[in-house]
Amino acid sequence: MTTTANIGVSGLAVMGRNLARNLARHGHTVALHNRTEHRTRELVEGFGSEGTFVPTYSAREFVDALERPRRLVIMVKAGGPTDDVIEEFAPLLDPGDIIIDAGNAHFADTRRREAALRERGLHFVGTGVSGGEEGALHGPSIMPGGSAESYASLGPLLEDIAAQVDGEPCCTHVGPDGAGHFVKMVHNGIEYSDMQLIAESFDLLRGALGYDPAEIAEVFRTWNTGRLDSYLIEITAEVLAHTDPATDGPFVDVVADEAEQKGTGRWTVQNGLELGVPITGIAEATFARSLSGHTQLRAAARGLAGPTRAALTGAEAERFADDVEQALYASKVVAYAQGFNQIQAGSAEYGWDIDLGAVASIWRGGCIIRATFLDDIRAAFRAEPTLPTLLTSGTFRTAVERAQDSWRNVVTTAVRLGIPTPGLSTALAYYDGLRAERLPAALVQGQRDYFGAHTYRRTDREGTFHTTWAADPRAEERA
Ligand code: NBP
Repeated sequence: MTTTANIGVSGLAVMGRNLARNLARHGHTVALHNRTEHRTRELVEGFGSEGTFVPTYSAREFVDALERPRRLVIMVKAGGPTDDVIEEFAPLLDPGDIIIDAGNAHFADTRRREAALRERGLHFVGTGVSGGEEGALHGPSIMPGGSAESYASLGPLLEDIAAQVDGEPCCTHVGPDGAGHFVKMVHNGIEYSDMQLIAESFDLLRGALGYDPAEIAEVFRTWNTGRLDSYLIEITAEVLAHTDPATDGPFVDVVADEAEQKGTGRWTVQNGLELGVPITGIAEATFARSLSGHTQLRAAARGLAGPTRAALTGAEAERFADDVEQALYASKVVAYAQGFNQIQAGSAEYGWDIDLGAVASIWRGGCIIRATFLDDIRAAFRAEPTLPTLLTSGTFRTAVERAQDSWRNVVTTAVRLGIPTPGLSTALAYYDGLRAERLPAALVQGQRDYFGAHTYRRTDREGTFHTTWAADPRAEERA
């Protein structure tokens, strides 16, 4: 076989097939491979006219079809299958060749695989890809990790097929080894948070104002013309406006209210706990999905008393939708601030030196959380790359401070009416926690010292101390 293909894709289910088509549509010759042959044949039969494909039916044929250094994208089910495919190809490759895992791997697996393949002289690039199947075909947001050397060879192809915003590709070299998959993981965590906040806003407009889904769709459409302009708000309006053909009623009313998850939210929360980063918005969003799925628990508790739902007064009702917009915006800022803090912490912990402005930049298009808002985040990190939190940067500080009265009103109204708003509430609690002069953590330290002699530090003196609570509470020892 002649070695003609610029790049190869192995794993031709929906994502791999669309990435391969995207590459071919951009003029790259793409070698194709899949464990079972039918997907390869179907791609060539269905879409062969879109570009130049080189179908192959064995691992040997596949690697032989690629120009050197080889670039092989694997797009198979994450976990064991990814290891299987790597083991199938690695022995057939030459030093300097690049294996790209564009599936949804856990970044720790990517670090392990990268280290093992580096030992064998191969580059391994764990790459986050967001945008679902449509994104893969028309331009996803691409988050590659791996070595800078591999990016020099691979980057131009990925940048070619990525979404473009203002003439810039939504793809950049995020950082070494697992940095790309880490950033994709946090992206998904933020996505959970964003979706939960939007869902709570819908629930409030319905529960407090009595709007029907079609009316709420209109509210979201209006919001989508302002600072909340984003893919998620746009599709929310579409979903809310959708009528179920079987019942002629609102679609959202016939869907079971049990949200599912594939696990990336859980990974994000687990990592937040490991790094000690309070990503409370992502955690609440993940637990909210979990609560929704506990149908037996919910059935058992359904009769528990709630507040008497007094309708909002006319004046309250008049401003409530605007208040919800403010609360949603401010809570979104918190969600992103927490997510970017997690990236900062991961970057420091794993030695990645991630450019946060560049991350905001590549999330502006192609991915699920794409939003106008990310332009402001990019500007904030460009102006101050080590910004401690988005909440203190100019644009966001002003907006959140202006939003706070509305935000508090929305959360208190939700509490008063018994409408659960874990996302909006935790975001406000985080804001208040961060800005507090003193936190009750001082008391927690006192309690810890009392029962476990865990010691404490003082505000007026250097050192670590322990009070001898049982023997003599007036005696304090230096620990
Ligand atoms: P799937 O995750 O459903 O995986 C199907 C592919 O994996 C098929 O090509 C299948 O081959 C192959 N495969 C399996 Br399963 N076990 C294998 C093994 N042991 N050896 C070799 N190949 C094996 O496909 P997808 O939905 O296209 O997603 C691909 C990757 O992209 C996943 O990691 C996913 O998490 C990620 N991702 C998906 C989305 C999305 O919106 N779907 C978005 C972003 C990222 P076969 O044809 O022979 O069964």
